[in-house]
Amino acid sequence: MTTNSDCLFCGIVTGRIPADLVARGERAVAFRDINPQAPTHVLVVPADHYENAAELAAADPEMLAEVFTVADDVARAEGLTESGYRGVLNTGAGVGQSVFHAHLHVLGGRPMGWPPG
Ligand code: DGP
Repeated sequence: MTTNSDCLFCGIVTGRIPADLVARGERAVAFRDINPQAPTHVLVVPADHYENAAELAAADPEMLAEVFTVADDVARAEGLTESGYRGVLNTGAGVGQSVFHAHLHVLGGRPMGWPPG
């Protein structure tokens, strides 16, 4: 496993930092966002440290696929099959990325507008 000792989400993946875990795949981990923006707001992260989804896709597409599989499993477990859910990948500080370990936001349980703010 590739971890970065300075990374918050690596700390959650390894259990060093506590989080409200909702699913653990072989190579992806899901936990509730500390500052939820919807009734369901879960972050799905790859077990290995990559700064963003594009880096992960280039290095390990299977791990990226597992992130999406776990996200869909979480959405079903949260009862979002009918209503749907939104997946968000912020890439870059300019659009709001604040943690530089790739993560997919899974949001659902309320109406959502488009375009996003
Ligand atoms: P982003 O802005 O796309 O980089 O999303 C980072 C998310 O991480 C943000 O929605 C808040 C969440 N977050 C930050 N610190 C923690 C933490 O310590 N625990 C958990 N569970 N979530 C955190």
